[in-house]
Formats: sequence, C-alpha cells, structure tokens
Amino acid sequence: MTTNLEDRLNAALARTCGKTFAQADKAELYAALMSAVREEMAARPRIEGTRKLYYVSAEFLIGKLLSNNLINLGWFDEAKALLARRGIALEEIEEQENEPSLGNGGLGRLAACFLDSIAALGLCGDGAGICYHEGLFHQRFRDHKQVEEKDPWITKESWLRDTGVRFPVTLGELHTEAVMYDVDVPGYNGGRNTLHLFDLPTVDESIIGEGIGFDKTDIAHNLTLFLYPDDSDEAGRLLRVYQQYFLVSCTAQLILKELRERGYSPKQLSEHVVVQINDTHPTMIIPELIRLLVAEGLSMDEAIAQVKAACAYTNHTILAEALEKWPIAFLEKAAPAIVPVIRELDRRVRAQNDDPDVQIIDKNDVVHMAHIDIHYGFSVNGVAALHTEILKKSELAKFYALYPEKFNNKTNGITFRRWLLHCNAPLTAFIEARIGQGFKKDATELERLLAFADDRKTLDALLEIKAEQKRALADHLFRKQGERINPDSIYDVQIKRLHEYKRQQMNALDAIRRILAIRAGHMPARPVTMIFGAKAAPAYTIAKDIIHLILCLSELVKNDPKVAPHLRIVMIENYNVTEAEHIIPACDVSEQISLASKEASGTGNMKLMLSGAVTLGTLDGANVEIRDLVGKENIAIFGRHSDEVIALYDKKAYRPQELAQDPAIKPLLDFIISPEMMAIGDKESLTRLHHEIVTKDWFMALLDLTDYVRVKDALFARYEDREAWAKMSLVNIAKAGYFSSDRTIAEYNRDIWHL
Ligand code: 26Q
Repeated sequence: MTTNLEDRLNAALARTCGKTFAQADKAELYAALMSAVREEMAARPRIEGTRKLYYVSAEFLIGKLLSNNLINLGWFDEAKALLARRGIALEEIEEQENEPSLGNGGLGRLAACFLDSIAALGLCGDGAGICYHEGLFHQRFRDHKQVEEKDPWITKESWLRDTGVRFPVTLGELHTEAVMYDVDVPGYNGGRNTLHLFDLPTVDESIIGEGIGFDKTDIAHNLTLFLYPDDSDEAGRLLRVYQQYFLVSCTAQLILKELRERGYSPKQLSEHVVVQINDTHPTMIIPELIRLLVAEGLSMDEAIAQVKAACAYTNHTILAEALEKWPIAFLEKAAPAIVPVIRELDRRVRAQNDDPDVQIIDKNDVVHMAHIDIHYGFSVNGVAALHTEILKKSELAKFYALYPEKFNNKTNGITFRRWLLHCNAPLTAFIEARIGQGFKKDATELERLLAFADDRKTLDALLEIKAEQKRALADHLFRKQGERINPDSIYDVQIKRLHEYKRQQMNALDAIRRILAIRAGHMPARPVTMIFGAKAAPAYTIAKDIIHLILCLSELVKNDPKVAPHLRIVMIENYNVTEAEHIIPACDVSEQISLASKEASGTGNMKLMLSGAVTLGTLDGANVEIRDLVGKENIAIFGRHSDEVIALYDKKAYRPQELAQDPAIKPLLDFIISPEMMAIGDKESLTRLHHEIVTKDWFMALLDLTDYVRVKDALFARYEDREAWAKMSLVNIAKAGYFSSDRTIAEYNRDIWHL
C-alpha cells in the first residue's frame, strides 16, 4: 500500500495541533492518528448491494478501534514502524483511547466481531444499536468487593459521527427525537459499512448520583445513560423496555428510509432487506415494522408476510431466567403503538394452534418475546452445534415440531484481525514465517502449521513467544494494579462474566484445595497463577459474593509466606476487551468449566485456543467442537455430559447436601467460612455463599468438582514436558481456523441472508 502514512499524519497534526511528527506528544499523536484514520475511512466507498442486512443488537462490545481500523486500512505495520522511529509503541498511543463498554459480554462482543467480518467479506450490512453514554459500568474493587462506577467514554476524539439524521420517537407519553451517530466499520479488503448508534439528546449525565444510581422513571433524561442498568426492580425493567423500543423504533425508520432511498417500495421489503435479531432484545422490531408498513398502506396480511420473510432470530441462551418475558402492561406503558399488533400476532397463532406453550401472550398477560421471533421470523439459529441440538430437543422442541425448516446452527466465531493480528503480534510473525500470509484471508490455512508439529525449533520458538507474552502480562499487571506475578508459573485463566453457571466458584474451591495442600506440605511441581477477570451484574448478589470470595482468597494467599511462592490468585479489575487483549496471549490453561448444557457457545474459549492455550473444560457449547477439531489428546475434558445434567434437572434429582459432606470437599467449603477468611472478608457475604453452595448449588459445582480437580492436576503435570505441551499448543492454534468469524458470517450469508 502506497499511502505514505507519515505525510497523512503530518497533515493531520497540522490540522489538529499545528506540530510536526517530530514535535508532537502522545496525546497529539493519538488525536492526529484518529483524524487521519477517520479521513481515510470516510474516503473508502460504502459497500453497496441490492439486498442489505441490518444486524440489530442492544449491545456492540467493539473495544478500542484505533488498531482495529489501522489493520483494516492496511496501515497497521506502517503505523507501528513510524511510531517506532520516535521510540513510541502503538500501545502507548492506544492508551489514550477510551474503551466503550457497550456490552455485557459474549453476545455484545460477537456482534462486534460479526461487523468486522461482514465488512471483510464485502457484504452490505450495517449494525444498529444504542449509544449508552456510560456503558455498562466501571468495576472497582473496594474492601474485596465489586463497586460500580459510571464509565463515561465519549470524548472529543471518539469515533462517533453525528449524521444529522433525526427520527421522531414516541416513548409512552414522551414524544421526542432521536439522534443517529455513525461509527465507520472498514473492511479488511476495502469498502466500509456502518454501525448506527441511536441516542436521545435530552439525556443528562448530571442526574447520576452515588455510583451508578439515578432516577429510573425519568426517561427523557436517563434513557441512554447505561446499558441494562438494573433488572432487580420494576423501574429498571421498565427502563429496559423503553430502551428496546427506542432501538427498534429508530432502526425500523432507518430501514424504511434507506429502502426508499435505494428506490424500492415498502412492498419489496423482504426482497431488499434482511434483519438479524440478536437475541430477543430487539424483538419489538417485528411488530414495529408491521405497524409502519400498515401505515404505508400495506394490508395487515401483506405487512406480516413481508416482515416474516425479512426477519431472522439468533438465540444465545437456554437459561430460562434470561428468556425475556414482559408483562403486557409494560409494553402498554413504553410502546403502546405496537400492543395492538402484538395482540393481532397472538390471535393469529391461537387460530392455528391451541397449545398454550407456543402462544405469544400467556394466561397471565405476559408476552414471550422469543415466541414472536419464532412465529414471525423465517430463521431461528443457535450459536454452537450442541446448543442448537438442545434448543431443538428440549427448550424449543414444540417450535421445532411446528417449523423444523426454520432451525439452523451457526457456530460462533471471532475476528482474527483483533484476536490474533492485533493482540498477538509475535505469534502472528511466527505464523507468517512458517506458512506465509494466506491465513489472513483464509484462516483454515493455519492447519499448515501441523507440518511443524515435530519440529523442535518451531516448538521452542512457540514456547519462547508464550514466555515473552507472560512477561508482558506480568509487567502490565504490575503497572495496572501493583500485582507481581511469576512468569515461570502456569497461567491458569478464567475470564468471562461472573455467573453461577460459568462456575467461577468451582475454580475458587480448587484454589482453596491448593492452599490447603501447600499448607500440608504438598508443594506443586511448579507455581500456579490463577487469573480471574469478571464483572457481576450489580443486582446479582451471589455473583458478587463469588467475586468477594476470590478477592479474599487473593489477599489471604498473598499474605501467607508458605503459600505465596507456590500460588497466586489475581483478579483483574474492570475486565474488558482491552484487558482481554493483554491476558489472552499469555494464557497457558483456558478454564471453560460451565455446567454442561448451560453455556450456549462461549467465544473466549476460541480466542484463548487461537493464542495457543490448552482448554480445560466441560463438554459444553463450542468446547465440544474444539474437542472434535483438536482431538482428545489436545484438550482436557471433565465433568457430567449435557444429557445427564438435563435429566437431573428434569427429575429434580440433584442434592448437594451429601456431596458437601464428602471428606475431600467438606474442608474446602468450611474454609469459606473459616475464621481466617472472616477476618479478611465480610461475614454476611461469605456465609450466604457457603449456604448457597451447600444447600442449593443450582449449577452443580460440587457434582463436577472431583473430576475437575483430577483432570486439572493431570493437565498441570503435563505442563512439565515442555516439548509435548508446545505441540499441544501448536495443534490448538492450527485448528482454530474454523472459529474465524469470517467462516461464521459466510455461513449466515449462505443459509440465511443471501446477500
Ligand atoms: C435479559 C433480561 C433482562 C436484563 C438483561 C438480559 C440479558 C442481557 C444480556 C440477557 C442476556 C444477555 C447476554 C447474553 C450473552 O452474552 N450470551 C452469550 O452469548 C455468546 C455469543 O453467542 C455465547 O458465546 C455465550 O455462550 C452466551 O452466554
């Protein structure tokens, strides 16, 4: 590429601060680099097509965008080389950028990876979401507990562009006007799509009080302050419905506006538009589009037919508590215009089918959002093979019987531009040196690395890259939170949202087991560093108790001179995309230990594998596909299988009480409420958690614990044969190509979108 970035940068510097490349400081270089990148992106042609995808999602966890955009513009290496002349690393410039926390976790990050791949494949598809001013929240640790703070991220230098486009929106009694901001999404092969983020200009940060508290009823001022701030009380849930209707009202108007501008009539909607509904959060787009088409003069039958042929739904969960259901009274309050449409859709379902389980409005006047998607969309997909099978067999079996042709699987993927090229440059160079550049366009070419599986030099080089990344993480953690970790220890990593089904508590029980073993004189062959990163929902008490347990254990270990040399427990404060980019390249063991059947897919498992970590996991979500790809010698699998777990739930047969008395388990549980833990932590929180595990253990951590520690010990023992470990690591990298989101998106397009 013949851009001459230096000239572009100097021009931008002249514009932004009047200095030259040699004079500018880091903040000025950052501002100028942003400006040059924005200018270049604006000059790239929009990706056009006669059929356009709208990926509608309440979350887009996009992460920092500077490096991502440099990569996609083909400027990444040049920018690094240029900055190196001033002795500056690109990471130092990136530190200036705020990370927008516009997502909770996997679902939001998946949406961001998908936008990257849609553009990379040259497909015409935009994202539509909400511009939350304060994101989710910024997590701090105080007294070994999570404290939530607001997380403002929008500054003068953000990637948002005010488009000048405004949409009228009616939110209950409030008639107002939405603003549309755009974020450019450059494709790796040229061209660009857009992420549209809607906002309400009356929203006012000054109403935020202590922490993340604010008046939840003041919609005009609070609507887009936070992402799903709180679902623990009625006002919080109602606010969420307002947000959802706001998103779909704006998106539906945008779709019809662009349809007109492209020269088509509303009657041609399904020919020229496809809407991918990311979980049930944007489900109201179905009745909203129907309502608008009827207002444009279509009959109800015509409108329904068009919308049904345009909308596709992705399910991301089988946890019953996460399947959205709204009392019709909520919808009457927040979105009265679509209630008659929803009633009509329900009436039509009832006319065909008298099974109450598939109706939209149940006998308690509660609206089942997923049921709208399944009846009035043309596609229903799960996000990993096992997940889709469970949907068909159990959770959505009655719908599968009605519409077998709608169900399909799309195993999740991740963008290698961010999760390899950007975050693991040394590994990228290692791969390029052996198999060339082809894997950047076709990730399955990574399999060519298998030819080096017995090459000693290659394996040693791979070990050295991991060692380098482990030192880099140690430096990062020391700078970030003053933690000193030992790069020669095994880095055992569990990074994901805090949820009981993901079973961080089971990992913590293993930490306790390690502490007790060391105190009893059984030293591990090599020190272990247990690394956790997780945010808990503000109102999820047990999740916060688990964070408290981990932080107390971390403190205890640090202060025990006998244990500290052999074991460290580190919890990353404010785990987010940027932190993930530091941690993932350094990971040895990837903890993917959800209760089988509960994790729809997981995507962190794919990112960690791609950086050469070995998975320690249950046969859940995409772990099953990882095992099939790498073979059982290159992964450590433990625990009950999903069918056993589902049977236990069906029979209500699981009782933890007896397991809690097992002589190998009881001391671990007792430790949670031991005097030394009470001296560090909060009695109420530790007691509550102990009681929860001993009496309920809803996600069966005690059931899998014995097998977990057995397999974990065996895996750690294998670490000592460095050559054999390097080979396992190499196989994991080589087989990760399947999990490129370019593959996932190509499948969405082939089977669902037909762009
Ligand atoms: C629902 C109702 C009220 C308030 C909040 C919510 C809510 C918010 C966020 C429900 C679910 C989410 C997010 C779910 C999520 O991140 N799911 C993950 O999606 C990933 C991408 O498909 C999968 O890899 C993970 O397995 C799945 O847990």
